[in-house]
Amino acid sequence: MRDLHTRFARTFAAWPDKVFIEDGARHWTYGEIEEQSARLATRLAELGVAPGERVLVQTGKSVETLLLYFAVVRLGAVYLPLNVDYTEAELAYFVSDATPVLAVCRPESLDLFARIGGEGVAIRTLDQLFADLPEAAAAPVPREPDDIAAILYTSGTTGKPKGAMLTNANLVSNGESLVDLWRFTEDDRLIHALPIFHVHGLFVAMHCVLFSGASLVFLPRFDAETVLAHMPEATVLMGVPTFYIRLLGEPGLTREAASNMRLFVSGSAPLSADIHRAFEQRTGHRVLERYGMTETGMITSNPYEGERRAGFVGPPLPGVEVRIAESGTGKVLPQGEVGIVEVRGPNVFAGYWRMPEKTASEFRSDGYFITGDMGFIDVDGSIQLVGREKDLIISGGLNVYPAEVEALLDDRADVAEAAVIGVPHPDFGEAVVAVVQPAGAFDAEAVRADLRRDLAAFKVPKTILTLDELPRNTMGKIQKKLLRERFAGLFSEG
Ligand code: MCA
Ligand code: AMP
Repeated sequence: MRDLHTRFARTFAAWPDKVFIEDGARHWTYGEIEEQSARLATRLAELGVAPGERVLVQTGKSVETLLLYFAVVRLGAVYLPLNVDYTEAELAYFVSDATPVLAVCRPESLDLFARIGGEGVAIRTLDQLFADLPEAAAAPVPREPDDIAAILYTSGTTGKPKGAMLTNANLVSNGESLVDLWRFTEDDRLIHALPIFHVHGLFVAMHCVLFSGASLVFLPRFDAETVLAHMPEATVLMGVPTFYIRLLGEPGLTREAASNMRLFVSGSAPLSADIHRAFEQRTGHRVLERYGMTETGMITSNPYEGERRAGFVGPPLPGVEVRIAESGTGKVLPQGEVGIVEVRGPNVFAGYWRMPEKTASEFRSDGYFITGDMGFIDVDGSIQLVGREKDLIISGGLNVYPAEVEALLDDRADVAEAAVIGVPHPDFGEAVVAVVQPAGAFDAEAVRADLRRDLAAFKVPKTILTLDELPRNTMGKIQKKLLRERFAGLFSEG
């Protein structure tokens, strides 16, 4: 097994003059990317970045951010990307938990990082890092398969966010599987409109391109019209279901517009069978749906050749084992029965950063990771996800754990108790909604504004509803299922 840098270097060496990335105004060849990232690595090493040390990154989507990723990997250090939307309260936790040697932020966040940085953390903007780059290229540091290459934080149903430690072997094996499975070659051109602080945009999309010598059109964010405009000279799009929903809203999305494209991939949230069919009708393309998690990278994928079944996420990737088990007992269930999806393989992460007990509780003794997703395996080996055991809302492909929002609401004097639920939404798939039993006077908009100070915007409830009494079972527990049923039409009616 090669380490991640060695895998990148193979492509750099094979196609030095080929364009890797273009962002509309500029383009960079693989050779330029290698040279710049190697010189940036020299700068990082001067700042104390060394094998195993964490580099925390909260910068926008730019080629410079990508160069930073490659430079960190080159030094055998640990890349830790964060959503640019996170607030001070959220960031303070990540910094204290990850104890990075370097934090890279946007200029407007320098003061904030100085407040939360703590001792021993160098704080720099990208401009500062790139100013007068040293001429010398840092020597790559070889890594073992089990060495950690990245930490990505994921929240949980209870407690603090957990840093999922992804190894060199996890990232290389998953990337190579996907290149094979999805038939990536150096002739491909991918439209990249995802954020680069999650597995989907950073590893799945980027590694498919990098491992195969393909190229990418690098867009700052998803905009349906812009994506459509790039289709005639592109071959692949990867996105969350909201991308496909919004593309369908574009009259220009036609067979002709999509005729140069060979592959549309969807994941991170369920793609409804209706959207799958509507997209096929308009473009002649069957979206290829796959399923993954931060902790595991990609787990299953519909086939490239063969039937891409609407509503199914396909069979496991080669080398990945999936089984369905009974919740709680862990008893393995026969084919066709619904239970919790468990997964084992070279893609499965090394554990949560500095949380050995939490790690142990999410694995079975024989090494299977418990995903918290519910599904069954069909006769053809394809998996259908039918729901989630974990109390999680996925809005536009972003995860929101109700417990985090509820804790902030429950702490307020004007709230007796709150329940946060996911409600079907035509654009985001699910939208975050809070149902509150007020304690006295209650101003929903003022409460939303308060929440916005502590929470990234995508986690803030789109609506806060009030009820005199929240429905409870005989044990006094709030019955979220009843609330979900009652408000299911909130965003679809009139
Ligand atoms: C932005 N907002 C959102 C979301 N995104 N609210 C709920 N859900 C969201 N996903 C907020 C904005 O801050 C803004 O708030 C308001 O909603 C309207 O934003 P809008 O302009 O519509 O948003 P946008 O900028 O167009 O973004 C929507 C998006 C984006 C394109 C769907 O969220 C996106 O790119 N999502 C992809 C996320 C992703 O990469 N997930 C992969 C995770 P305000 O009005 O208050 O300012 S990795 C993963 O899940 C696993 C491994 C896997 O299987 O892939
Ligand atoms: P994250 O923690 O951000 O990596 O999100 C992982 C979760 O996204 C999984 O546990 C699933 O619940 C969900 N997910 C990813 N891909 C799909 C998909 N194709 N269909 C349904 N849910 C998905």
